[in-house]
Amino acid sequence: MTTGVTSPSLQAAVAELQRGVAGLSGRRPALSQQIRSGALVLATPASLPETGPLLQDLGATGWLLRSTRLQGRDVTLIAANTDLGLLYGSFAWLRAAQTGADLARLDQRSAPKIGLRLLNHWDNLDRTVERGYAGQSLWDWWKLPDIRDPRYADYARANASLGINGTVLNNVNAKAESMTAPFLAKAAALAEVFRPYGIKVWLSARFSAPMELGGLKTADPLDPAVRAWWQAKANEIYQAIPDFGGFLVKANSEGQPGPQDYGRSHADGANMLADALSPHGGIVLWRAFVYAADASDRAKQAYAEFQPLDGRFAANVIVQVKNGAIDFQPREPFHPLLGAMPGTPLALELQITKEYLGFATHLVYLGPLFQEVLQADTGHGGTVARVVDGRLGGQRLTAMAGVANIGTDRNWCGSQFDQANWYAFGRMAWDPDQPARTVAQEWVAQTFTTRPAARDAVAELMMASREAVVDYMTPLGLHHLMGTGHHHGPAPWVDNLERADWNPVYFHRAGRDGIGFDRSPSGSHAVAQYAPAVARRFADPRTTPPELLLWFHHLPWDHEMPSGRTLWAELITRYDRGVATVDDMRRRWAALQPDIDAERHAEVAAYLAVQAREARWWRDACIAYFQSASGLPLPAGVRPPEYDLAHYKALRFSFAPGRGG
Ligand code: GCW
Repeated sequence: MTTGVTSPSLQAAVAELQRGVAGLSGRRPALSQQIRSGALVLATPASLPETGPLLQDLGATGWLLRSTRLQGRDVTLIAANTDLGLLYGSFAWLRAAQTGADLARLDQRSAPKIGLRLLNHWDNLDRTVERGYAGQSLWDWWKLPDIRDPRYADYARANASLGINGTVLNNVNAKAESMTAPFLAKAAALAEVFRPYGIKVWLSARFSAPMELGGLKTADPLDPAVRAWWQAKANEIYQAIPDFGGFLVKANSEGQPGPQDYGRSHADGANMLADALSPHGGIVLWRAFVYAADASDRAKQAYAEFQPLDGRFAANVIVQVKNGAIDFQPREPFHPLLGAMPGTPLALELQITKEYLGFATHLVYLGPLFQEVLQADTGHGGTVARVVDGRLGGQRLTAMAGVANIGTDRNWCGSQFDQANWYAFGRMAWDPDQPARTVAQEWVAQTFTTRPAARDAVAELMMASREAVVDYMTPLGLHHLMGTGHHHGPAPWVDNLERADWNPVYFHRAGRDGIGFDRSPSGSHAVAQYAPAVARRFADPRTTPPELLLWFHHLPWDHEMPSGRTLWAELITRYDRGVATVDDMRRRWAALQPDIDAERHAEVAAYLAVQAREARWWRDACIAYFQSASGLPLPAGVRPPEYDLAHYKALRFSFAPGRGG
């Protein structure tokens, strides 16, 4: 192996190659030979000037892998403009090796399409994780900064292998304490571990921190003392963490403090923090997840508050928008803000942890969900991917965020297959146009098997899993039917929560007359928030895709579906299809036994058994409830729910995970 001067990132690259090759060589002895004969060359234009012209379009961190001849020898060139690019290139080479590429004929190049590829941890300082299903928070705040768990470095390695380059350490429901000197020292220790891997540390900022920590009477963003407090705090943070990424802020949402408490706008709040960070090159990620208690249609709120502020944010502010307008449901139409704020950088926020998709116990591969939103045509001249990569609005600042599913579980994510969702997020943040299927195949080849038939069988099982969960939980555009608070299991009957828009009945509106939320011009008219062509399509039930029908329309039970069935019959068919798909996933997994190691095969099989049972529970409870609403008999041949509605309503789930502190 040839290397030049050693920076920490270059050392990390070499260490990864050595470790990776040692691990792989049992399976592919030729690899270690290739390394030992010095045939792998890591080069930047500084160490090997002839690489310069090859790298012109790859930016700072893109990479190139090429089988070529150098100084009379056959070599594999890993080249990039920087050492961090070489680290990414080294991981790309390992990926090629692990997925069975012909290493003597490599010719690959890639550069990230999105600048900031961030994990958002909803981790609390007491190590509980809001919506976390993988054990405790990885961050052992109590023992930091002195004790650095080796998993911090492994976390950084895993992230760097995907190109993830930033991590927000603490929950968006933030505690001011995370910005006190002792906690900044702890965050600085993590930043030091992550730095060689190109990962910057960010923090969620509590808007009222100047009051809680600084003893001020107000957190009004236009108050000079408040502004001075944040400036001093930013200076202190950059003293401790010179390459600090910036702040993520949840303001005026679900009880969090914010600028509206003082009659100021989101732009006033974000710009104040942006001014404090800008001398240091820091960035504000300001979340658009807001909804007021009195909203007639919760789906409309974010657009109503943010779209009029387009162009009013400081240059170092990014508005971070969830993929859909409600909340990380198994299926939502893309958020109407995406594409509607051309004068503002918009980050896409995806949820990797499966708050509304069966927690860690259900096998749901999220690649198809991510792809569906990224490839949605906004009607504003391009897809969501083109909004997020900045090409549509000509933005320089671009970002994609994933709410992490990582914890202290030995498998990191709560289940074997949930690792695939971390993987898919990282790969699709690097290149939002990567097909979910390719990403799944890649992951399977590196995780379970490279035998093509088995690899593809596992990938196809994964690909089917997302539609399955939609079918057995919330088919045809239904949403937010989950249990109160913990969001586990079906509870479409709940109608007594303090806020109307926390109740499932608010979202499905099922009654004798029909089912669905009317967001067409005859209802809340939320469709008007989309670009005209998209709005027209969603306004009419005949042109709304069946998958989103009840998101946009309230329709009679006998409404005729494209299948020729009535809406009532179609709803049941979808619930049945979801259950059948999970049964099929179990059969397919069972058939893969010869290809998968016994321990993981058995573990996944046990999880799938839970999923099959819970899919039936979802189907039965929802059909029992919707039948009580419709008053209709079950169509001929339909299996009746196992229990009556009262049984499902009486179920309770004490200590369900993920509630946080
Ligand atoms: O999805 C909802 C969750 C909350 C979360 C909130 C948010 C961090 O139920 O637990 O709070 O969204 O995204 O801010």
